Amino acid sequence: MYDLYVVTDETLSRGLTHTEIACCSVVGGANVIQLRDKYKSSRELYEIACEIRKFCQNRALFFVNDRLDIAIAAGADGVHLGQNDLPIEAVRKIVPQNFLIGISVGNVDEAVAAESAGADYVAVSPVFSTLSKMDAGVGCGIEAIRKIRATVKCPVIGIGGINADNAAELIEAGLDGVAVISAVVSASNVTAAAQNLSEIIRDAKERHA
Ligand code: TZP
Ligand code: MG
Repeated sequence: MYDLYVVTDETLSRGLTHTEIACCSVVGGANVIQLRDKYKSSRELYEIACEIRKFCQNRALFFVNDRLDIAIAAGADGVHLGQNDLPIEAVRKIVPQNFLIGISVGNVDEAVAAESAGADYVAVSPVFSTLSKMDAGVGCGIEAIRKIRATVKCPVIGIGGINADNAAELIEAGLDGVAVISAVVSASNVTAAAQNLSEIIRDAKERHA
């Protein structure tokens, strides 16, 4: 269900829009897309979310970062929330059935709390230090992934500093999926980068199965 998870970020792209990033990534093999934008107006974000929703239908899961209103209005599959965003219990009250909620976690305690509150996946964040999110903090490393994997049953995604060189060992450490911005979004050929990374992830999963 979660292999290559691409987070769209126009500021880190070489001139592609969110929709172009999403489409090229999915064509390359990404099976999860997250729309992430901290600057656009609600109207702009809604229109973009509707475009991505349409393209991802039957091709990839579609999440919106943080903006639950946009996620619901555009009919996204889910929302991705941080530790300081709305609590899962509050979100569940207002979303459709089967709506997916993903949560960023930085340690085992946060992962356990997210799972008990009903998270559909936890995203270990950041796995490695990254320049793509200024306040991401210090990477928690592979050992944290092993501990979280051993503790929760829900899917565990990793984000932060992941690329074609380190993705396979993270899958071997127990990740179900790999989320990236720069490794795909900043590539000169987004489709080719997504294809390469998704093959690495699927191969590592086969070996690890
Ligand atoms: N959340 C935690 S780290 C991060 C986000 C959105 C940025 C990941 O970007 P990159 O380029 O894959 O390190
Ligand atoms: Mg957030």
